[in-house]
Amino acid sequence: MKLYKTENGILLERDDLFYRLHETDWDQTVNRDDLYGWLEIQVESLIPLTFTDDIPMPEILAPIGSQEVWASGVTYFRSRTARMEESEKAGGGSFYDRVYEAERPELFFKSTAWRVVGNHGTVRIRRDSTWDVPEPELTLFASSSGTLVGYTIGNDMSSRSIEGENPLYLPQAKSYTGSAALGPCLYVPEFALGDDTVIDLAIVRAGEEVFSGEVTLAQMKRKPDELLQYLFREMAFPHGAYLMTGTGIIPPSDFTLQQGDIVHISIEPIGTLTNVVG
Ligand code: DO4
Ligand code: MG
Repeated sequence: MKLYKTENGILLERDDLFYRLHETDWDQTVNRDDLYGWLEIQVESLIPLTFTDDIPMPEILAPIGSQEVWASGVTYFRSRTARMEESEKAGGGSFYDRVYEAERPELFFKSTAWRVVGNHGTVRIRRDSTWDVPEPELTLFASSSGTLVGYTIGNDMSSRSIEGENPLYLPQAKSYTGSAALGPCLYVPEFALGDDTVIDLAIVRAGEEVFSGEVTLAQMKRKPDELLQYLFREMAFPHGAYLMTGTGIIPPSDFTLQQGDIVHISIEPIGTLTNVVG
């Protein structure tokens, strides 16, 4: 089942049919350990909606209310290698190797809810950055008890030039206006996503695909529950939290994003998150 946040309520999609939930508060709706079961009960008393030219589908917003967005780093071998290379001159290379092997994962704060852009929103490149990439990441949603109840697609926009200069610049490389995108929906499955789930990235410039890549969850070193367990270990999230799980797709070193590029990130069965670089 998929939940879409809109300006006038929450839409539920099940088997290609859309329903409007009676509950309109996003935070209250999603913060349930048994969200899937609760939605199954709700849908029984709802009537499918029909969208027409006169009654169009409402605009879909980022699937977030008051939740914080956190992110994981160096969870794929490709990410470890790329970051060791980019920070070699600054002497930061071994940090990434060590955190890849360590028991404790790298977790960092990514964004407040109000700064997150949704599907078709504009992501940004920092003006003081010269080397930039999107990071396509499966993003977990956990209730306030730390229970994994859903997923969305995340774009952890990153400045590689700032991150490569010094690992201590990570917060500036990762958190700025337009650096976090989530969407298009909160996907709430009955069972957790399998290791064969594919994350697909395509970057289009002036109508031409300039980079594409894919990775499966099987290549991720950490397990979703392991990442959530560390995130919730010593921190309370009263409305639940989003956690990006790290990127396994990194364009070659001579690639940098440009203004006007369009970034498509697809994860079947969640959907596609599309953002323009502004
Ligand atoms: O270590 C820096 C950030 C890593 C990251 O964002 C990722 O691996 O996706
Ligand atoms: Mg990342």
